[in-house]
Amino acid sequence: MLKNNELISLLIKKDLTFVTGVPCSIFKDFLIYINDTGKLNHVPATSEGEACAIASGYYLATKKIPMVYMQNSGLGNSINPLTSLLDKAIYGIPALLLISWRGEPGKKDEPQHIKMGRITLKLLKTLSIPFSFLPPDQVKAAKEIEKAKLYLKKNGSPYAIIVKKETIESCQSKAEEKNIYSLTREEAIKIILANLKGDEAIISTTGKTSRELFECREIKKQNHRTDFYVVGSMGCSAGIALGIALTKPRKKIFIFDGDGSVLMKMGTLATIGHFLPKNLFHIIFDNNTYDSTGGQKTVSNSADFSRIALACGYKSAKIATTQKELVNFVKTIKFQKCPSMLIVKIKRGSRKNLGRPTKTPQENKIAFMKFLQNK
Ligand SMILES: Cc1ncc(C[n+]2csc(CCOP(=O)(O)OP(=O)(O)O)c2C)c(N)n1
Repeated sequence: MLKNNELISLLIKKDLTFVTGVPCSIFKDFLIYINDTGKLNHVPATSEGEACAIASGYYLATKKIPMVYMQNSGLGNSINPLTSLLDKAIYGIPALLLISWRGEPGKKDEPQHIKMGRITLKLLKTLSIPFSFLPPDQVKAAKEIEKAKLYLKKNGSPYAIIVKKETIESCQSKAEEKNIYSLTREEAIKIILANLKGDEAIISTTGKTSRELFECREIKKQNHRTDFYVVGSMGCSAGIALGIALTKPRKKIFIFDGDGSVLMKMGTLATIGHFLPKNLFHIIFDNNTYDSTGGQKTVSNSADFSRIALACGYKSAKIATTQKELVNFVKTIKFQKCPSMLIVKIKRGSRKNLGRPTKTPQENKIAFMKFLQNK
């Protein structure tokens, strides 16, 4: 496997020193290394499309080639800037895309990765973005990076290096991470569930939030039909919830969101604030990280979600930092003016033995749609 220090040295040697993107667990160790050592200039982005834009700005200002890392699911978020900003047919911006390959055909992966895994290479071909694979061997990796750099310089448009699982060696963070808050996401979910009537619809975001909600139901032997577990489509749970809330005004609709997911599609807050559904409760579990992909920092510590929500039109927005504050909020939930936001400040991390939903997305959809038909 390729060692992190070797990979970073190869990149620096080729004057590739600026990197931006949204994480994938495949880049977990690479990101730990660059954040710990500060060897690359790193700007974490809120969406992959935004990362392409940041990279373009860097190129315009420095004439130097930027790198954009993303999960292949984020290629979807990048297609617009890739075709209308970076492509040679328009401005022509050379950027090295480091794309992790989830759902690689022939390898077992989660349902949300299957389709994109199958079409990733075809999509790159359609986009006229040449690609190669990052070899786990240092000498071969050096050759691929050299080849990529030559292409980027000669053609002035993007080139992709595909990174498969287990190409980069694992590494432990040396940085001391202080957890300011005491509640875990799973504890917060349990407290909320214990104080709901049980007939509310819950739309939960991708990653560990949906996995934990699913397991909380299993542990309590509760039915899953009230929950819609969004296992991909990062940032979309609030939009899904809005679509339901507007058409089912008599049902209480809850969003269990993550700070990274909200940041990825923050425009949805404005749409919710414009349409003002009176039955929508937006709960954000804010751990200031992309916990599900390895705990990389988000920028939520400098974004005041409660003020943003209120400025967008939400009728109430509160912050809970302790168990007591959370319990108080859920106990008084029927008095909250909606759309209402609650930001629950939680600590990073989750249980080691956390499972995954055992129901398929189709089974989940069918049961949930039936539930929505009931009054
Ligand atoms: C478009 C897209 N980019 C990246 C990912 C990889 N990914 C899955 S979960 C996740 C982190 C979500 O962070 P947050 O919403 O803060 O929730 P947390 O994991 O902290 O609970 C990421 C980056 C993805 N699924 N989709």
